[in-house]
Amino acid sequence: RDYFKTSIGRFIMADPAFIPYEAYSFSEEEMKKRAHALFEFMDHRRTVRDFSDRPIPNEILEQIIRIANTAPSGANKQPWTFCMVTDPLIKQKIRLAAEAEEYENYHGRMSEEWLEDLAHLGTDWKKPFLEIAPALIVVFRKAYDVVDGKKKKNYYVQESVGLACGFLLAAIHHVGLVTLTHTPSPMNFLQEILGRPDHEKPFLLIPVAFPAPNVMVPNIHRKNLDEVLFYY
Ligand code: IYR
Repeated sequence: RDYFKTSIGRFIMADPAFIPYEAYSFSEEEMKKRAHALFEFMDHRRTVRDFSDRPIPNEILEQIIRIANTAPSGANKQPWTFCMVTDPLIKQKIRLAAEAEEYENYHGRMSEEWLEDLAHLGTDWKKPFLEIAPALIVVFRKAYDVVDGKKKKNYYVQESVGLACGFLLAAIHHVGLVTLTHTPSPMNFLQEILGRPDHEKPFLLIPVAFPAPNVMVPNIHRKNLDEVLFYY
């Protein structure tokens, strides 16, 4: 069962369906220390909107994508594509197209309630960070794959790509870079500018950068545990 015969009659070992997995194992003391340390680390993460143009070594950019690519996904289909944009001309095109859409959003397409909800963040239609950040990661979701010209379905695509983006944000934070989860809307222009195939739809635009010197962030707070955690 673990071997199969090739077309030239040779027997080779098949990939086994299941392999042993050894989870990390820590003492309870160590588990507590790790839980507290990771909380402190993750709680320090902030969305940052002012970037330095300092270049980022390619090895780091590639490695954070490797980390995102470890996310779980429906039926392990890994229904994502990451486009790493560092070309200044393409960044400029993306900025201009995003600003054109955002101008409309901030001048009529977003409701009064929405604009009020955003007021404390200080955002507007101008997106200079799309050119200043040395890299823009454009994440695409794939509703289906195309294998030998045939459509192959993917499952829980939003959840899967959302998880991959969560991993990506954690990885960016882990290496001391900053980002914001930018959602220009509508964002089909990204598919056009980057020439992605029809079955790839833009999901999030994630600029990656070092923070600008003396960067400021909104004075906002996370919900308390008793607002988000319920025991049964
Ligand atoms: N996409 C717009 C508006 C925007 C929407 C939400 I919800 C935010 O949390 C922040 C901004 C923009 O990027 O400015």
